[in-house]
Formats: sequence, C-alpha cells, structure tokens
Amino acid sequence: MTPTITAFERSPDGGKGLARDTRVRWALEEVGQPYNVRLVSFQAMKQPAHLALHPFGQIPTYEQGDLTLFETGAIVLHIAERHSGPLLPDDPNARARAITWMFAAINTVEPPILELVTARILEADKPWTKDRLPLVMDRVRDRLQQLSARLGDADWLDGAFSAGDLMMVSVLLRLRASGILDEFTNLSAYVARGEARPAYQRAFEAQRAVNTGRSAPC
Ligand SMILES: N[C@@H](CCC(=O)N[C@@H](CS)C(=O)NCC(=O)O)C(=O)O
Repeated sequence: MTPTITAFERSPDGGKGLARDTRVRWALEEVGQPYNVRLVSFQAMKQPAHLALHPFGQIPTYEQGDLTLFETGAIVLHIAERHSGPLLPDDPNARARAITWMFAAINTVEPPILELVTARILEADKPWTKDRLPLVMDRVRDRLQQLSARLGDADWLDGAFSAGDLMMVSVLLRLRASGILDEFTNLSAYVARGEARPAYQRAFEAQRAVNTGRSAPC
C-alpha cells in the first residue's frame, strides 16, 4: 500500500527544503518507495483530525494501512527497516551504529541548531537576542567541531551512506543561512554530498514544486 505523508500546504521557508517532510521524502526516494502527500494548513494541523495523527499538531506524519507514525526519526527508521539495504546495513553492528547516528542527529546536533534558528529568526527582534546569539552560535560551533573531528575526510559517518547520514545532513542543512557551516570545510562538503544524491534532488524538487507552484520534473 502506498504510504501518505503530510506536509505544509505552504512552507514558511518557501520551498528551501527545510521543512521536515523533506527528510521523509528523501528516505522514501532512497528506497524507491512511491508516496502520496496530503498538504495541510497551519490551521488544519491544530484540528482534531490532524491531532489524531500527530499529538503535537505538526508535520510530517506517515500513514500506511493501519499504521500511523509521527516524528521524523521514527518515520525514517521505519522506512529504512522496511526496505532492507539502501539505508541500513545488514551487518547488525553497522546497523546499530547507523541508528546511533540517527539519534545523534536529532538528539545531540539538532537541538542547538534549533536554538540558533529561534534566536536568528523567531526572536530576532527581542532585546536579549544581541547578547544571546553569540552564546548560541558557540554552542553550535562546539557540536560542529566535534562532528567535524569525527567525520575527518570520510565521505559518510560510518562507511556507506545510511539513514544516519540522511538525518545528519537534513539537520545540518538548516545551518546554511547562518554561514556557520562554511567554517567547517569537511562538513559543508558532507552536506553537499548529501544534497547531490539523486534521491535528495527528487525529494527537494517535489517539495519545492508544492511551494512555488511549479511542477516537479519527472
Ligand atoms: N521532532 C519533530 C518536529 C516536527 C516539527 O517541528 N515540524 C514542524 C515543521 S518542520 C511543524 O510542524 N511546525 C509547525 C508547528 O509546530 O506548529 C519531528 O522530527 O518530526
């Protein structure tokens, strides 16, 4: 059965691929699974019908048959597990390490990045932002320094590209506008490698088409 995901009817980023449906689309493209998209407005996301799918009134969600999921980490892991091969290695230890990187992306790397997004955009006009922003930037830099040291000159975090890389690249992409990513040459090359994957390109174009009114290339 073809899964259905939800995405913003109109993404606040105007189609730059930063809304989290992009990472789910990317995972589906990597495994070659066709999918449907149901677009929801901000208003509809807070209504009972959507809250029944997502208790926090957010996107994306994932529905397939009688299964409904929310949280991109869980959704991407589910997709990766259902389609053995492309996103999770067969070797049990390598598989566990790939899952570890997924958790690292959303639990350890994404939180300071979200703080930065909040400080730069949502709280840009607040009186405390001038003092707070440098502290938040340094917290992000600390994490990137550690990640950069671990990645070194490898292409991916642990051998072949995995769901761990998919989540990490998706999380790091949010930093591009801040310029911080450019301070770490190997990380910006890592993100560029992720973006260059044909599956990412298809996912990106599909979400962009929704947000710009252009049709996605086949
Ligand atoms: N931890 C969640 C975060 C989901 C999330 O923050 N979704 C955003 C879009 S990227 C959203 O729906 N924002 C609107 C809102 O929270 O009202 C996940 O990874 O799925």
